[in-house]
Amino acid sequence: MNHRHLLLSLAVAASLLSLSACKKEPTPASGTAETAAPEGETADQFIARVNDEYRKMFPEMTAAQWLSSTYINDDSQLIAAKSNERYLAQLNSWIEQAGKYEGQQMSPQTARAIQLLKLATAMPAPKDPAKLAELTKIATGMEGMYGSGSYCTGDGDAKKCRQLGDLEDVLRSNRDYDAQLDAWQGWHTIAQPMRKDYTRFVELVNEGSREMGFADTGEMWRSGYDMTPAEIAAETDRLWGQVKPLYEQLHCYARTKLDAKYGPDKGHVAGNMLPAHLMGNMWQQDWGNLWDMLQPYQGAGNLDITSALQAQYQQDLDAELAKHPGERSTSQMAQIEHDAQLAVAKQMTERAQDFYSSLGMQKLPESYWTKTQFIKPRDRDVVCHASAWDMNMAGDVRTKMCIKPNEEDFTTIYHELGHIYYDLAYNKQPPLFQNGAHDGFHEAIGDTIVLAMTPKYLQSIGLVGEQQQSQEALINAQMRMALAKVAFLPFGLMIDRWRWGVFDGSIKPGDYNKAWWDLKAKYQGVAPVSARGEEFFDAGAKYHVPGNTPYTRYFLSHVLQFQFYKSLCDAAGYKGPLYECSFYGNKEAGAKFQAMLDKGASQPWQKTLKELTGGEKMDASAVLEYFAPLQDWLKQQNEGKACGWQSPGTTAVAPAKPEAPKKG
Ligand code: X8Z
Ligand code: ZN
Repeated sequence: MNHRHLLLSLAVAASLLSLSACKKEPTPASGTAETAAPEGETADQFIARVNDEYRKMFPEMTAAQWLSSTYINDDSQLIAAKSNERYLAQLNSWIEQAGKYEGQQMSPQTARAIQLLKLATAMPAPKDPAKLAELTKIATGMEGMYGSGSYCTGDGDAKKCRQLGDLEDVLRSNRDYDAQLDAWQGWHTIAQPMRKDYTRFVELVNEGSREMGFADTGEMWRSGYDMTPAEIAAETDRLWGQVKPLYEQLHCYARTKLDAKYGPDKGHVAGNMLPAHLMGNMWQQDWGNLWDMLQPYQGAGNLDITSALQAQYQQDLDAELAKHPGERSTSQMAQIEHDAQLAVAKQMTERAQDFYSSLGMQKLPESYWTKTQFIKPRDRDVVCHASAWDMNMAGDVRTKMCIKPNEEDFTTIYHELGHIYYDLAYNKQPPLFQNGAHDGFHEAIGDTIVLAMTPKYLQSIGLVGEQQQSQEALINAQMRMALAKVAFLPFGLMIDRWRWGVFDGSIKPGDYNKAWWDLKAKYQGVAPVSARGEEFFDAGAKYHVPGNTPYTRYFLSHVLQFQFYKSLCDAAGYKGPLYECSFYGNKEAGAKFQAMLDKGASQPWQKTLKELTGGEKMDASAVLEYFAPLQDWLKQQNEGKACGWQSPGTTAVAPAKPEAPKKG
């Protein structure tokens, strides 16, 4: 995730808020030296001061956060929680001070900055110092539990513990039904102990939200879109309505293939839903790992990027082995493998950087390469979930990943660098404007580049062989992209449908798991194969829930990125069908992109969108245009099948109607 979001959700909210809380009676123990508002300070002066103070406190906050994510232990968590506490108290103080300018004359930029200040955290903290401290402790603790989560089986010498990465490996490449079920269920055990903490967390952030004048934290999250909370919620419904028929076709096709692979008894679950543990991904948000099963035409254009990256790793390993000939101990061998993993991870990152520099963007600073966490360290627990960090608003940018040589991680690097290039671009803006036009923009930058990673581009960098020009190859290429992008859409929506309900009280703690699976069923058509009662807390097994990162951003991003892509293709003077466009190496497209990044959050996103695309609305028609050939093909494949699914407690999804077959 983007560090700014992660950090804004945890640390920034805390530090900004802490100023106001300290105003009461800052205790020496808290170490918070809150600044009082000088007499007669104007609104413009106030915002200038906040920007200044924010910039100054920022590096210390990010450093604490970085340490606690890359070195999980009690000490780093204590420091991170305390630092968050200071930040959130500061933020509360600033927000309180901002209150006195309500209704006063001020520049539009200052008015916007004040508005952004109130939304500067995803974790609004109560003013009560005891509750504030409790909140940051719970938040840091939950993230640590997720990062260090481990599933152990067996006893004594036979005891074996596996972390998320190991369990994801099983889902990625092991097609054994029971092995996948064990990996899926195993990972979900790590979230069970979070339920109590999460329940309390919800009470605390809701209290913070109410003190700031919001009905609840969900309403606060929905307030960050330059429109009313009700309007953005309606927008997400509208956009989902545009793409839902396409998702339903893909769902139907996947179900047929799963039936064929595992038999009708095991290939789907009641209501014609997809079994949660068989989708190649812990959360069923990206089905790309099922490529072997879902590839439409065997051999029509080889898009097996994972194999190519693994071959690269083998080469790196051979090179490391050649450096250390002769007998090697187990620990030397482990180090050699580690060095080869690091080498391939850096090569993958250099590839991603190369795309951005081909657009005319700068190379990443030297410090990026020395301070980034590329792979999982051997000696300690870390939060492996990918994130991008701006440490100081002045060029110390880093990514934190546990890169493995596979397609998913390869594209995730491009995603993360999108955040980094956004950060670097808006570093020229005042701190309060150093953010995405909205959070969906931030998520869409790198993914726009991923859309431009066409088979031709992949061939040009030597990752795949000579590409065929055929209808079969086209459908294969479209399927590869759809398994990542289309499969994601309902997932992108359901997470916050759940959290909005949790925050507004319509989902009670006693129903957390039931509501989670009802929404999974309703939107994704996915179900577990065994009962998931309230002894589980399955939402907690997805990073963004314990990490408190709002998720609607990813849904919006998956629509916006197609709009951005289309505009950049236009800027590059491209005239062919949308799905074949790559603007790799095109400086005009790069300049247009850069201009958008430079704006940050300094103006309403509608204006920024208009400058890039000519329109002011988010719109999924570019998604549909892109996938038109695949959608036709899917309709043909699904003809005569009973598509759709029935989810419990909601109205049945109407079966997709097959259309008259088309040639192609
Ligand atoms: O969390 C992320 C990024 C970091 S912002 C790796 N993503 C979402 C996820 O993994 O759930 C990217 C796509 C969706
Ligand atoms: Zn991201």
